[in-house]
Amino acid sequence: MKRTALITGATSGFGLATAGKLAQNYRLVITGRREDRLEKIKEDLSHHTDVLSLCFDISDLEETKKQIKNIPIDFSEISVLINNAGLALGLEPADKVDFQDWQSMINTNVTGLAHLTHLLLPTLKQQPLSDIINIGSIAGSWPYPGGNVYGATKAFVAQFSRNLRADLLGSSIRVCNIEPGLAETEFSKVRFKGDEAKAKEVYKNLTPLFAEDIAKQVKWVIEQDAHINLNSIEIMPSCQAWGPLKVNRESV
Ligand code: NDP
Ligand code: 8X3
Repeated sequence: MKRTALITGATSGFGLATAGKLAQNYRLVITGRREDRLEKIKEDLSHHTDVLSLCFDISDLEETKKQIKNIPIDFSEISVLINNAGLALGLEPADKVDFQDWQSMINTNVTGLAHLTHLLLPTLKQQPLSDIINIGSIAGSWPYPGGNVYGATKAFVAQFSRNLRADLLGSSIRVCNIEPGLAETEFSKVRFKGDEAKAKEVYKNLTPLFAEDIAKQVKWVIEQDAHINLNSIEIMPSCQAWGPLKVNRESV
C-alpha cells in the first residue's frame, strides 16, 4: 500500500518539487497558504495519486490544529511528515530589522514546525515505518551577516531533529534534517519582500541548487531500508563554500 506523505509549503520551491517527485508512489497531503496554487497543484498531481490539499498558515496554531484533526480517514494514516514550510525575512543587521519579521520567522520556522510535529507524532508512531524530514538550512550551522534570527530558527530545527531522534529511539519514526545552501526558489523573493530584481541578483552568474535537487534528497532519505536513519544531510551547490572569518581593525 502507498504511504501517505504530508508536505508543508507545497505551493512552491522545495515543497512543490517534492510533491511532484513523490506523486508516483505516495498519497499526498499538500499544504500552504495560497489556495489557488494548492488547487492547481492538486489537480495536476491527481493524475498520479490521491491528493488532499489543506490551506492554512502554520503559524496559526488553532487553525493548524483544526485542519490536522479534520483530515479525512482516507488520508489519516500519515507516515511521512515533511516540515518544509518556512521563510527568511530581510538581510539587515540585527539592529536595523523590524521585530515583526523576527516574530514571523520564529512563529513559522520554529513554533509552526514544532506544533505540527507534536500534532502528528501520535499518528506517525502508529505506522509501521515513519519519517520526519525537517528542512533546516546551512544557516543553522554557519553564521553570516544578516542571518540573525533566520539562522537561529534553523539551528533550532537542527537540534530539535537530533533531540527527536533521541526521544523516538525504539519507535517506528526516523528523523532527518536536510540542510540546503544556496537554492533558487521563491525564497529570495520572499526574503526581499517581493523585490524580484534583488532576488535575481542572488543567483546571478552561478549555478545554485534547484528545488528538484532537494526533492531527490527527500525521496532518497525516506526510501532507505528501515534499519538506516540518515540524521542530516548538508548540501551546497558546488559554487558555494565557506569564507575566512572577518576581522575589524578599526577598533580595539
Ligand atoms: P519558497 O518560498 O519557494 O517556498 C516556501 C513554502 O513555504 C511555500 O510553499 C509557502 O507557501 C510555505 N510557507 C511559508 N510560510 C508559511 C506559513 N506561515 N504557513 C504555511 N506555509 C508557509 O522557498 P523554499 O522552497 O526555498 O523554502 C522551503 C524551505 O527551505 C524553507 O523552510 C526555507 O527556509 C528552507 N531553505 C531554503 C533555502 C533556499 O536557498 N531556497 C536553503 C535552505 C533552506 P505559501 O506562501 O502558499 O504559504
Ligand atoms: C537559505 C540558505 O544561506 O540564504 O536557508 O541562509 S541561506
